[in-house]
Formats: sequence, C-alpha cells, structure tokens
Amino acid sequence: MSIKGVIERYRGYLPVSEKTPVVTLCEGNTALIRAKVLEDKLKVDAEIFLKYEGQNPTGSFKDRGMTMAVSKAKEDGIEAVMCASTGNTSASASAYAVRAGMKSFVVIPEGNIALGKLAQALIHGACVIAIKGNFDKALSLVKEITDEYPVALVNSLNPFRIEGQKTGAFEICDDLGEAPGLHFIPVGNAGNITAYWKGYKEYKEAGKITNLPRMMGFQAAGAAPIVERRIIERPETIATAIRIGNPASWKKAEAARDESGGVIDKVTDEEIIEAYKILAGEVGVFVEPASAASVAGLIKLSKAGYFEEEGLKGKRKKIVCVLTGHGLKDPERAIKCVSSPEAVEAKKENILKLMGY
Ligand code: AN7
Repeated sequence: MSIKGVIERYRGYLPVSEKTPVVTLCEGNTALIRAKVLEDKLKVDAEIFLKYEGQNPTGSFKDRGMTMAVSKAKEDGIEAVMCASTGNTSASASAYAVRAGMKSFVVIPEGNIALGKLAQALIHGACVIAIKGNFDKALSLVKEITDEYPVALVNSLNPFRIEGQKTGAFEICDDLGEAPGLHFIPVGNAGNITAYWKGYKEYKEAGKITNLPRMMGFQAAGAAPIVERRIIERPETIATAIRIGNPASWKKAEAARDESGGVIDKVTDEEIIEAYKILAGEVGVFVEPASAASVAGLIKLSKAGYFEEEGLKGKRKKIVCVLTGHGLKDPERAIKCVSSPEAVEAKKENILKLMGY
C-alpha cells in the first residue's frame, strides 16, 4: 500500500464522501525538524521546529490544498482547472490536473516567477499564459473567467484549498502532541495563515489539543498590504512567491491574527535573505526566499525582545516556523547569493590548494 495523502489521513475532518474521487500524489506527512542551531543562535528559551513543506510532491504546501480542490472539481464533473499564480500554485495545479486527467490553465506575471516553478507548469502540460501585469491583476482576470466558463478556480479563494491546507496544522499537533505556542508563517495571498488557524481551531474543538498558538504572519516589506492597511499597487520583493499587493484572504488573515493574539508584520528583502542563508548554511534546510520570511520574522522579533514578554514564558515553549516551499524552486536566487567557483586546470595540486591543504 502506498503512503496515504492528506485526504485519506484526515478524511473525518474534510468535506469528502465515498463518492469523492481522491486525486492524490501522496502529499503531506512532511517533516517537523528541530532547529537547535536557531535556538542557540537566537537565545530563545523554547524549542524551535521547522515544518518543511518543500517535501511535498511538487515542492510546496500548495499540494495539500490542491488534492482537495482537484478531487472536488472531479467529483463535480469539471474537466479543467485554472489559477493565477506567483508560481507554486501553478506547479501544483498542473501536476494534480495531470493526475485527474484534466486540463490546466495557469496565468502568471511575466518575468516574476521562479524558474523551477515555470518548468514544472510547462512540463506537466499546463496551458501557461504570461501577462504583462502582476499577480493581483492575474487573479482578478481568472476570477472573471472561471465565473463565466466551466473551469474550476483553484486559487485559495476556493474553500476546498483551505480545507486541504489546514491538515498542516493537524500534522504539527500530531507530531508535537500539542499545539505550538507560536506559529510563524509567510503571508502572500493569505490563504495559508487562514488554513492553519482553521486547522488549529478545529483540532481544539475535536479535543485533540487544549491550547491554540499565536499566529505570527510575515509579509515582505515591499508587498505588505495587511501591515500597511492599504492595497499595494506595485508590490516588489525578491520573494516572488509573496509579491502580492491585494491578498484574497485579507480579512481572514486579520481575524486569525486578532483571535489568536498574534501579529502580522513585515520583513525586508535583506532580512529574508539573511534567514534564507542561515537556513541553508547553518541548519541544512534549503527553502525558497518567500519561505524564509517565517524565520526572518522569528529573528526580527527575537532581536526586538518579543520573547522577553511575560506571556511567552512557561506555556509558549514550542515555536513552529512553516517553510512553505523548496529551495530548488528558485536556483537562480541561490546562485546570486554566493560566489560560484571558477574552473582551474585539472591538476591534483590545484584541487588541494583550493581545499586549503
Ligand atoms: C513558497 O503560488 O500565491 O499567503 O500563486 O508560494 O497562502 O498565499 C504562493 C504563495 C508562501 C504565501 N510561500 O502563501 C501562488 C502563491 C510560498 C508561496 C506563500 C506562497 P499564501
């Protein structure tokens, strides 16, 4: 028997029935990695865990939601799916569409999606449409088209996406035996923070956990509409996955923040790159820049003395940072951050010299 995907694993918590054809690539069940290096480095008196969503089949958390959205579209007899995307949604939608025997249409902002993600959508056979415009424009067009044509919208406006993605919270609680005290997460279109908060609340209602975490969301400074309380017409950040100026789940993200007593804050591109390099170079976990926003947020708050606060002592001993996507999605960014080797004559002494012997 193959490993179960999230629908089989958490069927009782999801809106599926015997009639739902389960379209899965065995997503979920990703690692929760203890990062002691970060605990020591930040001098935070807590256990820090990284939820490594890059381990999903297409390399990001989107697969948890896509298995649900595509299964439900299939159940309804729909033959095509469509999304606007900064990259990961398109990679996931196109893979799950193949799995379901459906067509996929993806609309992306020209020049602003990471190479790995574009490669995925193309090789899975999606109809890839690049527009001269950003993600927000792409999403508004996709909403219009999917309202008028028999094509399922699989952005996180689709409630089944949120249902699938809430399983990330279930896995964290199952692994820790409780909910964390603090949950750090990057925020773009704000579907994932909405989904995790829903998941934690439902697990509490089901009696699986007794406490709820504070939701700690982080946007990129050049694309921080929720923090700045205004639509950002021209969002800019090197973290292209979260280059979003008008998030679809804006209100729900604010609700998650307020109900949980958490924060939604911003981190600069420099802070994102610093966290990105620490994760790869000191923890051993390679993520894409947007994913490093959660850890950048943790570093920012630890420097600002957030963890000295009374409420964080005692009960809030476990911190989870969600790492939403794999580093291989955006190899160009990694190469830009470090110096690449120059070739030498193929001689042993040259190699030994470079080795420092
Ligand atoms: C790696 O693929 O919006 O706040 O179109 O790819 O739920 O939007 C991606 C978002 C964080 C933000 N990390 O999550 C898309 C898209 C990574 C991402 C986010 C995204 P949301």
